[in-house]
Amino acid sequence: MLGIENQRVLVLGLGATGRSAANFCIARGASVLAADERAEDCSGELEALDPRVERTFGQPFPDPGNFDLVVPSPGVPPERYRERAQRVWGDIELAYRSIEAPIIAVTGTNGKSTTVCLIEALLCAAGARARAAGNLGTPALQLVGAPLDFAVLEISSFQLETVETFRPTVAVILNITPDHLDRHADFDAYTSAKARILANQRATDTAVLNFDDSTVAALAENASGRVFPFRSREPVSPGAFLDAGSVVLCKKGAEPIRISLDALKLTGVHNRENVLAALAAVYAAGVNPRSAAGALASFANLPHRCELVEQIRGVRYVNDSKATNPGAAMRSLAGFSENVIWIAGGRDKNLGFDELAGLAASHVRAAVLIGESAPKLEALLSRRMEVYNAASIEEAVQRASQLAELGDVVLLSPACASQDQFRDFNERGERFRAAVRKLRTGGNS
Ligand code: UMA
Ligand code: ADP
Repeated sequence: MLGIENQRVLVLGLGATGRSAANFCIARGASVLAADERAEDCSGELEALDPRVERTFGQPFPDPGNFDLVVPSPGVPPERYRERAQRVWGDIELAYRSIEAPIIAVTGTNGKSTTVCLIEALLCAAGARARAAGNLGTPALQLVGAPLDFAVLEISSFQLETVETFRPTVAVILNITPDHLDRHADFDAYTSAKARILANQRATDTAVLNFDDSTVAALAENASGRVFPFRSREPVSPGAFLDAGSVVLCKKGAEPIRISLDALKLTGVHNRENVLAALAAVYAAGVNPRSAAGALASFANLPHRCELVEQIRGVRYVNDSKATNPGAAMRSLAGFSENVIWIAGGRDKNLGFDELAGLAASHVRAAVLIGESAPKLEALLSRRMEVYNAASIEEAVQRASQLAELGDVVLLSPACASQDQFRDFNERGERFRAAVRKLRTGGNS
């Protein structure tokens, strides 16, 4: 199924994906050249690279036409290799060809990491051996050879551009709203990339699709697997829906199963949709949702996803640094009935803030703006609310704490990428946390 022995493989990019792909291919008898365009300043990270892998740094990529197989990292745009490459398999294609366990794959614009980790927890609670990997951080190839009943993969639109035969037993699409339009030509191209998760499914596979999202629902028409829809706003059968604080799961010819969410630890309205999708996926995979549901009482918000950091003098400080697009920030803002002091801004991905600004008007009392997109956001927000600018996240937290009144929420939900001021969303969230904790200790931490 793999057949790369004695093949010449070119790996593009030597981040987490490239290293795992290079090691994987060399261990299977290929000769591997791995190329990264940045200068060699990453020796620590490269310790894990097999010494037999030939490597180049700080130089233009070699001609893909000189190799049997090109394995691009997700961050490398297809224009860089597509024309010349004979065959392109990304790490997800390689993993699919090598992982024996059934694959539950999750894509969507927002909620992927939470849903994937929840599916893993639900499956483990039901006694199955399951591990999550993929875009969430651990490259999918690390699951190859692990003794598993299920592999649970988070898949990005970038990764879906480089699959060929990838065929998950259960494919989940959570939602599709504008993101990554700096990489994909337009929203249709982004949607088409997401739709590739369904492309090779067969009648025995299942597509778990959000029918409340019209873009996702439209993909059902061309799905060749069984479609198992989920809706949080109204009942659907067969399918999964929310009803009076419970998830209801209906399969053809089976009694409906009702799972109470009374003990649910996850917070946020959007996370109820993620729970719905996760339980639907587990049920579609043939696992008893009742035995899985034990995990709901202990599974908490992942770090940087609507995570409560502190409550200080009656004000809650919430870290949603992972909200890197307007759709995500809209969902977290909409989830609060309290007045919000909103910290937003960062690197603009040209996704348009108009809808977000409109929604913010009814939830936000004051906005504190950071980063490159601050002027653009200010122009849209200033006629709707008080707006302040801050040069750093620390200054933004200080300002927000002065503005907040008893019962308010100070929310970091930037709607933008982080790379203008931070390494990534983790660093942005960690700096927010530290600044909030400093408020408690009065700056003496
Ligand atoms: N590089 C080049 N030339 C290029 C582009 C990149 O040489 O044109 C090199 C860089 O110098 C760097 C390496 O490639 O050394 C980085 O490759 P990469 O950007 O593909 O990153 P990885 O470290 O391999 O991480 C990737 C995902 N990154 C991206 O999709 C950009 C990680 O998702 C993922 O966790 C990891 O694989 C494991 O699967 C990150 C992400 O931001 C978190 N994903 C996007 C998102 O979630 O919105 C899609
Ligand atoms: P992803 O891996 O797709 O980025 P995460 O689970 O890491 O998803 O959540 C990222 C952010 O997206 C969260 O901080 C929250 O603001 C928002 N979010 C999470 N789930 C949903 C959802 N189902 N719909 C819309 N927004 C969501």
